[in-house]
Amino acid sequence: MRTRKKVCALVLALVLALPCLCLGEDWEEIPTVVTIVSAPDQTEAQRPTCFPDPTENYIPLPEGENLAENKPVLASGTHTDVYVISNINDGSTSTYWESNGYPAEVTFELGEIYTVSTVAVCLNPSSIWEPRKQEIAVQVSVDGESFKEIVSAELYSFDAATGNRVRIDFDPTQAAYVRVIFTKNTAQRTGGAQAAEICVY
Ligand SMILES: [Ca+2]
Repeated sequence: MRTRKKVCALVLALVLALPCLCLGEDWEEIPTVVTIVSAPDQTEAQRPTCFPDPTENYIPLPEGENLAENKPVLASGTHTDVYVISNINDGSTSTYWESNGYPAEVTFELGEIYTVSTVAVCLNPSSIWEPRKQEIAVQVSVDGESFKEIVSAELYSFDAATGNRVRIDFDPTQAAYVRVIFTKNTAQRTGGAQAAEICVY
């Protein structure tokens, strides 16, 4: 037992002495060289060209101003949880509106009379939003009181592969108000309509 203690003490002494031996006169300190490289200006995420563009199969939206973005918007009923109606035209597909039941009418006040010909309904393009169909109709008005139906209710397919968006085109018509009416959503885990953005062109 006493011999084992002596061996342990010897090993401990050698371990403690090792740094001192290494830092003897023969130890040569290597100078640290720091090279500062300036990064290029980058204001948004950039994709290396060797990777495919994930948006290349997205349903294209029309050129020009989205007339619904940040305009006054009114929903016919209540929303689910925290998914308030103001999420529907805040310019971001990361936020969304979800109605509490059907029918769910969303009316945009464009501010003046425009000639419109497209309504796009977008969900978040992430594939965690599984494919679903929503039944949608479109009405327009020039005075906010008398509305006419320009697209009758129809089921539209949403698929992340094409951007989780649908584009509803119709003959050019005058409108100061655009109303989008949802009557069905085949998605699981919801009892209402869903839209991350509704755009009007
Ligand atoms: Ca949004």
